[in-house]
Amino acid sequence: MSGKPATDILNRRRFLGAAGLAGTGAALGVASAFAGAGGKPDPLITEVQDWNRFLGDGVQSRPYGTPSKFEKDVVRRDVSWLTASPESSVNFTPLHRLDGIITPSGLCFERHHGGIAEIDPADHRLMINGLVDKPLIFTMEDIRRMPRVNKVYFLECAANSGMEWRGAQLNGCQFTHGMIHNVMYTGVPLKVLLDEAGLKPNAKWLMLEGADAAGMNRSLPIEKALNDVLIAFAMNGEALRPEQGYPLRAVIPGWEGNLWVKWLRRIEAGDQPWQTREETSKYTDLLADGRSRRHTFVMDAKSVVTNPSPQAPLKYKGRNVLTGVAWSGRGTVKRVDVTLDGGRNWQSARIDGPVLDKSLVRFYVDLDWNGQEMMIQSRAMDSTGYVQPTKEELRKVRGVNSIYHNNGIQTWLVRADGETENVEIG
Ligand SMILES: Nc1nc2c(c(=O)[nH]1)N[C@H]1C(S)=C(S)[C@@H](COP(=O)(O)O)O[C@H]1N2
Ligand SMILES: [Mo]
Repeated sequence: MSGKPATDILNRRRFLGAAGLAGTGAALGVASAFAGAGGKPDPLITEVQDWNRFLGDGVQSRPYGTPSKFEKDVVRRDVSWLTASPESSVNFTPLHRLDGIITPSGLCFERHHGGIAEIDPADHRLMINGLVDKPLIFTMEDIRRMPRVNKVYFLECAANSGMEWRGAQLNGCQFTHGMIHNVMYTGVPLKVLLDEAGLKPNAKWLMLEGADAAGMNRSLPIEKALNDVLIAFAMNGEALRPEQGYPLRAVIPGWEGNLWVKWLRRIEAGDQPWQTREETSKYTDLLADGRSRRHTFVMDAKSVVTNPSPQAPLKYKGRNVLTGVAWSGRGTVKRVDVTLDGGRNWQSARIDGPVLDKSLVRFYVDLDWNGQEMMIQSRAMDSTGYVQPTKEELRKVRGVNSIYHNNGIQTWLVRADGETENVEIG
């Protein structure tokens, strides 16, 4: 890195003089903007700043770019008491600091059962065996020579919002809703690979297996596999990140995250579901009467207001932007309604940006806040007509013994000072 000239800091400042600027300011009708607090000229307007005066770092000082140092609090976070070890754990996407619909690769939440496998793509193989005419082994180069597609999909862990079943618990949408990400995948349709191997007529289920220390395996019905499942090697235009399964992962659009096997090394075709490790222990929804729901693959419509939220309180009265995200594993999001008074009055939010199948959408309400307490909720409706339920409606059907598939409506209480809390109504 090149050194900066050791000029005396006092000599760097050059007072421009507010008067000199007043003419142009008045012409633009923004003269009042030149006065800071107490009517004094704002030095950020009237004085030349270092970054405006000295050369910056040159090209190649950052061969792989990272965010500005001023964004260093925009990071994934975990909840230390949630799991016993970081290798079998989860962290959360900072939803309250994002906008648009694409999750930056470095901020996608992580869920591993045996840590991050570090695999040289030259050493990676994908095997297809079981009820097929021709068992096959693919190298990464083989896969990269097959017809590929680009699709934007959300991935939501079935345990997202799982800590909220019994009542409001975690103070921030990063923690209540951050087990979700939405990226553009590049990959080969699984159907293309299965056609090459030739499925036997009695092949009804697939077992997907990962190459990580957890040796994760999952059962997938053949109809879904032939419909829209991808074997992806890229996300957001570049290779998958190690955390997301580099060099190869399964993409199971709209279905719960645990089926999206990372570091994918084997697909076995069979005539029935496997007794996979996870299905016999976790990822089962326990009902109030002790029975359980076994395969609840689809992620139902859900939404959350990301700003304001406990980690992102309101700072100003008057003009504010309320924003959030919505998604549905059954199709597209048709509408998002927002209430500011705990459900008495609802208005349709403005959805802006692409509205894609099984992808997050971004919504906004341009808000004029007079400093009154607000009870903010959002409610998503999808292309099947399904409406996101309240938490009470969900509990009536499912009880409170569950961890998984909590898509209930979230409530944020905004106090008069703008501080915001996770609460429940009634
Ligand atoms: N091989 C393997 N695949 C896996 C897992 C794992 O631990 N090992 N975790 C699963 C779970 S439970 C989820 S929610 C998603 C998380 O994907 P992400 O880490 O890209 O967010 O990966 C799934 N695929
Ligand atoms: Mo998960």
